[in-house]
Amino acid sequence: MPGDKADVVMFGPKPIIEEALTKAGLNLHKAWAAPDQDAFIASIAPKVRAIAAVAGHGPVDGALMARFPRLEIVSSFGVGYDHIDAKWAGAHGVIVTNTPDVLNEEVADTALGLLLATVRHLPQAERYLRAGNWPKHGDYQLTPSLRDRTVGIVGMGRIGKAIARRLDAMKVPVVYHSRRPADVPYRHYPDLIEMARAADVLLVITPGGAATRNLINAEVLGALGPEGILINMARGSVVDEPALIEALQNKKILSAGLDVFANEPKVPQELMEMEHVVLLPHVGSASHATRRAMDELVANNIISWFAGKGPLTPVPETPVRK
Ligand code: 8YV
Repeated sequence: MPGDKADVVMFGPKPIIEEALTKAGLNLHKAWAAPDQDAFIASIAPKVRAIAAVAGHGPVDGALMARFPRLEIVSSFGVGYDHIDAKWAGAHGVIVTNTPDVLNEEVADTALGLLLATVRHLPQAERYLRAGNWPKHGDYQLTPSLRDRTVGIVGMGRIGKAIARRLDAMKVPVVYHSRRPADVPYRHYPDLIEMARAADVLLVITPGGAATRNLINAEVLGALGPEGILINMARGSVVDEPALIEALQNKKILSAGLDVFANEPKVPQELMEMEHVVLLPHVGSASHATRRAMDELVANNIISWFAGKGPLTPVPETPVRK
């Protein structure tokens, strides 16, 4: 209802979002700050009309959303919203929004950084220098090259396209796999195994969730082959992690660069012990500027909704009620 001072709940701290919502005159409830979170939620549930959600503060599933009978909108931080049951929301007339576009270039930059770091051993070479090995043992070993590689992008959405543009500029051939062909000049492979055979790098940037769980499995890794490199910028759930560890241990693929893991922030010990893989703590979008833009979009979706102007960036599963 426009003009109404609506009640919004958050389950974890996010100062920029908190400030923007409060400044807009909304009633913000900080569930994480309550000594008994469950009792607190029960006490505010009848009036809550919005959730500002961040992955890592727990999943927003049907059971949680059902606790708020007047819930109208869940505004989620991040372009990926696999921690939200958007289907449940859609079926119950609750809008879900995410934060697309504002992070495309940042995540694409990080993807290229991770790709180069992995192919050219940049972290290992730096460790070599810092350990004082250069004067003692001479030059760092020669490395594989991006020059002789075709990159197969898994998922040609907004970020996939930003990554492909960068590879184009670097004169690296691109092919891609997605359910439907996209409006791009690269070769589309409807069959992932076939693309894995043709490509030298698989760069994964497809949404997480049930539809893509373990999409990159032992068979795909086998098809990628012993010179192949896997880069995962998507979600840990998209890769069968035990199969990846097995493939790396048995040299079925050459290496991997991973920004995401199945059970974050836990990283399997087997991966930690591998000198030749590059591991990042989910930093794809994690710059001050991009995270601020994402925070602001989370708040602005809620502000716009309660100003009667509709959500700014609703996800396709949920109804748009303007
Ligand atoms: C965030 C992301 O780091 O947007 C996404 O989907 O994975 C990242 O930008 C993530 O949402 C952190 O919670």
